[in-house]
Amino acid sequence: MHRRITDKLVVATHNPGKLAEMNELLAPYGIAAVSAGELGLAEPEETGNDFRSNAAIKAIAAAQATGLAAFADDSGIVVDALDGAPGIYSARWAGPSKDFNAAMAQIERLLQERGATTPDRRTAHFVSALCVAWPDDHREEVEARVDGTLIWPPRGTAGFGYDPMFLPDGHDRTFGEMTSIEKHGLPPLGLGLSHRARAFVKLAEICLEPR
Ligand code: ITT
Repeated sequence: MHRRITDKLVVATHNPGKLAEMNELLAPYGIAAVSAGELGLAEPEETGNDFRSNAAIKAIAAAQATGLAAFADDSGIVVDALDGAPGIYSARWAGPSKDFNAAMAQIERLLQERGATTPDRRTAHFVSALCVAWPDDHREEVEARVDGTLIWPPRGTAGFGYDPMFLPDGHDRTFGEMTSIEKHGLPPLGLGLSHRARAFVKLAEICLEPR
């Protein structure tokens, strides 16, 4: 049976861009949220082979450390012409200094090497796996994606990570050129645009009630 989120929730991420989005998504539900960073929680090693397992690793670690329900996102960009890279290694491609300009340039270099110069060869999708874990090991898990094309040079300074390079299908602005509200694309704008908002809609259906 699905379980509702009723108490205080730990948002188990150390990524400030993600944290802002996860807090915005939670806001209409009136759940008190505290971040892993605020609580000084350690970052667990992400040893899973897929997004879903890594989201669970992060949520379980935070739930065990705090005794509270914990909400984690594992996400990344999957580039078709690069056989799915960087995928679950999307954060690592930015290196210890978290340089996403360098990570985007690396993707572009590899696309050029493979002759992926036309939009049909430059398709990619973002994936978000969300997990809420409780201290008694109950878990709720959902996943969603958004398809698009990689453009070069990157455009826009909003968002985080690979946003400036990603043009979602059906749009003429990159995620880096959208406000976070547009990137979520939730009502009244739509039924969810970003991978994270689409996954969150599924999570809200099973775990949350609007206040
Ligand atoms: P936490 O594990 O602490 O949550 P992280 O940044 O290490 O933070 P991930 O392991 O899930 O998180 O890595 C996902 C990476 O994929 C992230 O660092 C971004 O670079 C990229 N990414 C995920 N969602 C994105 C989005 O909405 N826009 C741009 N880039 C995104």
